[in-house]
Amino acid sequence: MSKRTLFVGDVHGCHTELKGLLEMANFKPDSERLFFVGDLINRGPKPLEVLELAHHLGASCVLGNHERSFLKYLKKGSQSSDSFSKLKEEMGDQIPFWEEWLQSLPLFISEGEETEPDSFLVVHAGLAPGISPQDTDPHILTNLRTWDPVDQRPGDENHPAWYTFYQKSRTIIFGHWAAGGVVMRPNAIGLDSGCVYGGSLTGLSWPDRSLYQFPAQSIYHPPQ
Ligand SMILES: [Mn+2]
Repeated sequence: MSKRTLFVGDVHGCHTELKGLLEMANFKPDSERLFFVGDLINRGPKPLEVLELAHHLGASCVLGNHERSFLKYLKKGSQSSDSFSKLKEEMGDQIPFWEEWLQSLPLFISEGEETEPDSFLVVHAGLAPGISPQDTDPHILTNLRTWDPVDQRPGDENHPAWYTFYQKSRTIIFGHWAAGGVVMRPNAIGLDSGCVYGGSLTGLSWPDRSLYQFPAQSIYHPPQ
């Protein structure tokens, strides 16, 4: 049997809650694996501490839309949100290190053969139906919420969630959709429970599929 793996939803700088969740889930860094679904940074109080902890624990992480925006910001200096400029300042002379680390994050991670019961694919937001992740636009992988089956493109708030069109047996583990809350389907598990908006931080133990939720200690950012 493979090692237990803990998947963690969108942290957004909620360092206290991340530590609380790891303790609650009895995570053992020496013998277990840790995966993040992206959006480690932005909006919350301690993004650098979250990056440091993820790196220290040797965690795997897929790229979220907020990491992509931060990398763009570092490169072009454009779109300066307060939390990006604050994070850059905190990084100080470690900016090149973190830039390289963030750039090394993949858009998705898949493990196991499609037919294996415990095979999974981790992606920040979602997949377009019938298209492999390799062939999917990075913007879709990191931003998708709903799908328009008529025009075959990302939908608006009136369209169904993308995962209702997903037919394969490989389980997709994703984040990005705090308003949608935790999703628990046989082949799609959503872990964003809006910690930074005063919800909770969710962890998924794999392959037993048990959930852990650590409550936000504050409302760090107004709900979107
Ligand atoms: Mn996101």
